[in-house]
This record gives sequence, structure tokens and C-alpha cells, in this order.
Amino acid sequence: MSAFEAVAAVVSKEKNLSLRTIGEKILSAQRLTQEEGILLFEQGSLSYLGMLANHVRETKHGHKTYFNRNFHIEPTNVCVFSCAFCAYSKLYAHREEGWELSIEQMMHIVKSYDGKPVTEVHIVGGVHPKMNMDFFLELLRSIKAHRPELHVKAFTPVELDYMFRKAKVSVEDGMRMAQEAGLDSLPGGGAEIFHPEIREQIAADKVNADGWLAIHRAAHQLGMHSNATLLYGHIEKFWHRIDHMERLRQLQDETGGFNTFIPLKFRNKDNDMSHVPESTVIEDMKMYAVSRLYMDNFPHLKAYWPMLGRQSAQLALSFGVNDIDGTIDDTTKIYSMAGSEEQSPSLTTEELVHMIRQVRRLPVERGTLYNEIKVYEEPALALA
Ligand code: V47
Ligand code: SF4
Repeated sequence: MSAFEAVAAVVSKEKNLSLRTIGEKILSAQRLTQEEGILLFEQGSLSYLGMLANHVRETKHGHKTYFNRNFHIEPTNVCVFSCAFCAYSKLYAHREEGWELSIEQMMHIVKSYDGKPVTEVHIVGGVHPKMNMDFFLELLRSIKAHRPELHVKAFTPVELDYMFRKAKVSVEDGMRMAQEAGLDSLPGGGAEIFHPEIREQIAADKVNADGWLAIHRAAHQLGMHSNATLLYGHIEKFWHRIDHMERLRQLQDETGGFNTFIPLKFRNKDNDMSHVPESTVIEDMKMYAVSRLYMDNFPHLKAYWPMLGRQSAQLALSFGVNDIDGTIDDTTKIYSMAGSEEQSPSLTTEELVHMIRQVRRLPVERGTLYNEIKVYEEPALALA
């Protein structure tokens, strides 16, 4: 019996008619409706969701599991905004508790990777009122002058929207200027939950859904790629998650510019939402599985291990996930400050490869745009 026949046999025996219909649609590669997405969250068992999501994952990527070699720069943790879930930012009034890196200090970080085989720098931070567009354009130019082949994945629409408004440039002009200065792609942050009913409670004062989407659209129109996130497991309902995914799916139909969808698990340490309990591992796996099933036009689904934890990230590789981000090198503080068990998120390439092989997947080192750099063959030889 082929893998497809095995899945089809389980689907045909599903007693819940709606779930059976969804299973048949997945097997014939048909798109799910919003109602079907919500129904999967509400009624799908972990095993049924996992089986279907794994089918999609293996149809798209086989056992391949991607990671990259990157490092992070966080220019500042001072932020003019006040998102309720953020354990990281320091308001401008309390900036003595925070950090603000100069261009020289950031170039010092870039230069510390000279001669090392990193392919990407991920730059994201708070929104500092004194770090303006000229400052960041100079940073981009300095990085490219020093190491032209290093892929610069930088700035969320939260940072860009603020920069563009202060510089009085349109989104289109601002994105073009950033691209000319050296910006290669956009990371997925700042999306949180798009629906205003939730956004107004957790991220009231920063760029809204339309603004976030407009910046990614402009990036895609310039030929850049980008990622998209969703912050789940706090006060949102299942339909808010599906509404969020639907808006992303529609933009992807329009532009095709997204590479990767990244569900981010809400962590509750040291923020204004510490009273909100965190999701369970079972809920996390359901989130990944439904994401894989709903986001049919997103090529990749990422579990960001520094936030999710290593074991859950390994588990997620059986629930639709085919990417676990990069080696990181202890250069990001966002998650350890918000309560992730990964207090010092650093893994060597060997450790990442081992983690992937432990769950019988095939590790593939990639560039930011999923060009394959090295396939680590023979996972069957590596035992847990
Ligand atoms: O937008 C902040 C999240 C995001 C918390 O594109 C929190 O490859 C959980 O988007 N609990 C920024 N999440 C990070 C991000 C990202 C990370 C890795 C890879 C990529 C990529 C993008 O971090 C923010 C926010 O949603 N975040 N605080 C928290 N307490
Ligand atoms: Fe600022 Fe980002 Fe934190 Fe919101 S999540 S307060 S925008 S650093």
C-alpha cells in the first residue's frame, strides 16, 4: 500500500462527515474554505490533523527539513509602541534600561562573522524614535559594502511604516530606497493577529493589518521575498487565526512573494499578558497542522525553535513543518526574555543536523530563498 493509499484509507473511515470531506479535499489538493479551517481546529483530532498535514508536507518536500546559518542584530530594544505581549521593549522614557547600537557597533557584529559560513543576517528590533530612515539606509549600505553576498533580511512593517512616515515617503518609494541600499528580503514579524478585535487589545498602536500587508505587497512587487507570522495561543479565537491566514493566503495569490509561514507561540513571562496561560504542546501541533492544510499556496512552514523549544520543534516536523530556522548563535533576546525555555538560543550546525535526523528527516542547509547549499544524506544511519 502506498503512503497515499494509507492516508486515503483512514480518510474513508472517518465518521465525521465534514472531516471526511476535508480529508478528501486535501487528498485531491483542493483549497479549504474558512469554515473548514475553523472546523479543523474545533473538531479535528490530533492524529487526523497530523496525518493530513504530514501528507501535504511529504508531497511538497518529502523528508527534507531546511535550516540556515544566520545571525541576528537587534539594533535597539527601545520602542515607542507598547504591545501587551512584549517582554522585550523598553519605552523611550526608560531607555537607560535598554540598548541602542550605533552603526559602528552593528558593523562590529557583522565583522565578527568574517570568514564564517553564515549566509544571512536577520535585523529586527524595537522602534526607536531617534533611529530614522537615513540611519538604517546607512546601515544597509555599510553591510553590503563590507560583505555584498550576505543576505540582509531586515525590518518588519512596524519599523518600516514608522520610518517611512517620519521620512514622509510613500511605502513604494521607501521600499525602493531600502532595496537600493541593500535590503534583500523582509522577515515575518509584526503581524501578530490582523483582526482589529484582537489587534486593538494586544498591539493597539502599531501598523494595522492593511499597513502590514501593503508593505509586503510593495516588497513583492519589487521582486523581494518575505515571510509571514501569526502570534497564536493568547486571547484570540480560532476564527481570528483563520481570518489572519486568509488575508495572507489572498496576498500570496496576488503576488506569490511569500516564502514561509511561521506560527509563533505566545510566551507569557514578564509582559502585560502574564495572566494568560500558554498553549499546550497538543494545541501547538494542531496549530502547525491546520496552518499546513490551510496555507496551500505557502511553500514552507517554519517552527522557530528558539521560541518553541527544541523538542516541540522536532515534534512539529511530523505536523506539517519543513523548516526550523537557523543556527542563531545566541544573538536574539526576544524569546528568552518572554519565557522560552531556550534561554541561550544557540545550536551548532552539527546539533541542528542531529536534531533533524533524530526524527528521521533529511537535513538540508539552505540560503534565505531556499536554494539548497548542502543535503546531509543518509539520515537512517544516525540513531537517536
Ligand atoms: O512580531 C514578541 C513575536 C515577533 C513575543 O521571518 C513574541 O524568518 C511570542 O517575527 N511570545 C518577531 N512571540 C520575530 C519574528 C521572526 C522570528 C524568527 C524568524 C522570522 C523570519 C521572524 O516576535 C514579533 C512578535 O510576534 N513576539 N513577543 C512573546 N511574548
Ligand atoms: Fe515594540 Fe515590537 Fe515589542 Fe511591539 S513587539 S512593543 S513593536 S518591540
